[in-house]
Amino acid sequence: MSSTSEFQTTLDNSVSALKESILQNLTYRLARFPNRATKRDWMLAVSYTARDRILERLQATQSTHQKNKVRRVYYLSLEFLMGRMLSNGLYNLGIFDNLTKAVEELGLNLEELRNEENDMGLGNGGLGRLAACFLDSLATLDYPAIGYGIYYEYGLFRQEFVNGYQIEHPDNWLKFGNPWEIVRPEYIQTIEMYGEVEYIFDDLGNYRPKWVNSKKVMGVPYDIPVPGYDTGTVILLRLWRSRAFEEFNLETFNQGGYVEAVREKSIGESISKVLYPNDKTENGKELRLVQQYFFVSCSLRDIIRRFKAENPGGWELFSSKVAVQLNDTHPAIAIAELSRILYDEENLSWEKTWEIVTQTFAYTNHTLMPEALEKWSVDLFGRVLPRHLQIIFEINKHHMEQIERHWPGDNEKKRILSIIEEGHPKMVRMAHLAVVGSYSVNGVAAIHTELLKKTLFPEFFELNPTKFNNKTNGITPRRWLQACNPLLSNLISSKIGKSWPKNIDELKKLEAFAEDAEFQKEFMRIKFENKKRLSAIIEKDCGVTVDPSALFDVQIKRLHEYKRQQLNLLHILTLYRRIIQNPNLDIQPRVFIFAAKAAPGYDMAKTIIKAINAVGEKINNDPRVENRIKVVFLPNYRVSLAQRIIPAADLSEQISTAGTEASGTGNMKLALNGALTIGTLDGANIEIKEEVGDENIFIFGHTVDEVEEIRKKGYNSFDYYHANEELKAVVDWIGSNYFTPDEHSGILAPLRWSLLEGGDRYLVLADYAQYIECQEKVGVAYRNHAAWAKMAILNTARVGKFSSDRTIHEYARNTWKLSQVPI
Ligand code: 26W
Repeated sequence: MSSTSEFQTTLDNSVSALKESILQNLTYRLARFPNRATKRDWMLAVSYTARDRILERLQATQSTHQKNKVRRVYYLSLEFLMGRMLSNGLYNLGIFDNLTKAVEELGLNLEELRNEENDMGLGNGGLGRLAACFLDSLATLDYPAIGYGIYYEYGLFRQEFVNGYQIEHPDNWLKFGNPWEIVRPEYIQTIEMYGEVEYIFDDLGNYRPKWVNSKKVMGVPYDIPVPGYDTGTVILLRLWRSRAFEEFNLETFNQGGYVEAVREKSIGESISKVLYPNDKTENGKELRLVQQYFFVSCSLRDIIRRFKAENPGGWELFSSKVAVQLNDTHPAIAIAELSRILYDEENLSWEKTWEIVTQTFAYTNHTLMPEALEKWSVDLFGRVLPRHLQIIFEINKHHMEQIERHWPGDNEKKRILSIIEEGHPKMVRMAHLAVVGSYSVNGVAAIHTELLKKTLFPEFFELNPTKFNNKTNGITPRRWLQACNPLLSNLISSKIGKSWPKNIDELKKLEAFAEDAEFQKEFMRIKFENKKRLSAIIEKDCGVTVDPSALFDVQIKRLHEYKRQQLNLLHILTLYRRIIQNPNLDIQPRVFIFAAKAAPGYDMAKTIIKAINAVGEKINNDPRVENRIKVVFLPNYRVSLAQRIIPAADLSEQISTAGTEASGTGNMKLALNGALTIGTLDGANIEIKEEVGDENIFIFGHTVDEVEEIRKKGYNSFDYYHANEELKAVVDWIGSNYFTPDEHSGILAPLRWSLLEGGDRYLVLADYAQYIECQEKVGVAYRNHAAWAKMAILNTARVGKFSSDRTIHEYARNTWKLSQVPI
């Protein structure tokens, strides 16, 4: 605790002082008496106790940053999947142990209190959780940073299963208040949308565009402080909540339209109501574009306000003080908005405007899938943001001139590279806007960046090769090992010391113990303890009893055809069929564990959930199986549930079709906790394999090049179906009514159809045989306890590369040019 001990705090962190703080907060902040307080009240009091200590450091951080007029990075993201805040905060402050004791002395149990906290689920999946891990690393490494996003009143829906079907419920996470937020009405921003553009002459006789008749909306900032680990730095996540600009529209009000006036107010407030639950596409949804613009405009105004307060000299310094990272294209409208502010409001020349803009933004791409690339029809765009559309045409005009210089007379190149897609209807391509307006474009794993350069943006790459770079994703070891797996963390610390959470390469020292029989036993005993704990959750949430000594085979991630949960299901069916046909089959017992949310409008994903649940129901209740396999689907996957599942996993399923998963980050979390990966050569799996070594990972399936080759030749999944008796049997089985006898016939038939007549877009059948064979190797390997333990230990020891600290250092040094500022 070197840096924190130098930092002057007034609040005492002794057990007795913490106890006193908890009681004070309970009494005076929550107005509860100890003898009548519920567990939730105590959780809130404990949270405020931690928050008080965080706020002291926040103030020190902010005054240091202001005094030094530091350069900052602003991380713009429509999603931040923070999960629970309490235990991470306690670890990062270094008061976890004392607070545990303080709570005990009050006759309570910290673990129980922690479970009272709702997840802050303001994101869909990987992209949102990455943003949260990045904030943890930025704070821990003392980089000046602010995250900007939306204060959704409803986060990602709560999932329930009824008869095996996914049912969505609203996630009312704020119902009992949020102890971590600080509302800042003094920094409210007013922004504009809709209206028209008029051309008028200014005082100098210049013809100037003017945006008129726009609708005004207010953004109220809610700050979530994010404390770094073992440092005085606390950074902010600033989330915008929309509010009507005026209490009442007076004109309507005076005309007797009281009710209409109040209704208009609620339209303004609806902008930040709910997170869109899709992680593929929201193209064409007007409110989604409005959300994007709302938070981008509020954030840029806030950034400019801070810049002007610290640097009264003018715009010259702007791009030396401000770096803005765009988390995918969701905030890419910022490029047009900053251009508009500089050109229309600040009256800079177009050349100066564009110079500043292109020295400010950097863009991270998170997906190659064509349907996930954002496009807005020119019509819709022009209605919501008329002036921005003009500015985008202006940007495009200069962009086209550059292309003409590079490829004179080549109209095909112009068509391909244009920000505007000429078609019916015409579309604005946000990815092209992001590439053109940024000084850096990065992918999130080595192979993904290569594919960005070769297949998604080849002409942009040719035009501007130095713009493109890779930043392999990472995860914070504080949450994803220290906080989620305390038993393993303590074992590790007892062997290699306590500095690994901040110096992750220290984990390499565990390699020395990989063959140590005593250490192997201890490592696997902890895995077993974690599996027992997960078994209790499975019993409670699924009503299924599982044996913790079975192999826990885990696939946890959003439900998507490209992630191929259905391939996993085909393996399960294959084993089931083999057991039925050979009652004495001797295989390693396994528990197949799934957790995943499907986008509410994604029918095939929902069918796959139903199929897994239906197959599980049959298998779990079939006496012939004799517990050799069990299948459970844990409902309501979220960050806090991931923190329970990951420490208990033996096998990590990372089985996407090669070339489809940009990186994956669950793969990193599972490997760090000693699960072995079964995976394709896709995303970060490739780099995990390089780190852990070929003998400590199970790789199967067609490579990116082979996938391309197969598709070029004309893939026909029927060829694989007819050539493999077992594959044919399980595909037909799942398409029959066997697993859903009590329902309308044919409800699972669309799944079979998608794999055959539907074309099998993700080559499930092409990879089936290799997958089954690889799984057989896994089963055999697991039976050699010592050899398995050695592989598991080496995974934990060798995945230090995937700490988000490494990723953030790379962004800070190479993209943002940021300096660390110790507090
Ligand atoms: C417009 C709707 C929408 C919403 C979210 C489209 C696309 C997204 C994200 C790009 C989905 C996402 O979370 N992508 C994941 O990002 C992770 C962090 O980089 C990667 O590890 C995953 O491979 C990638 O799928």
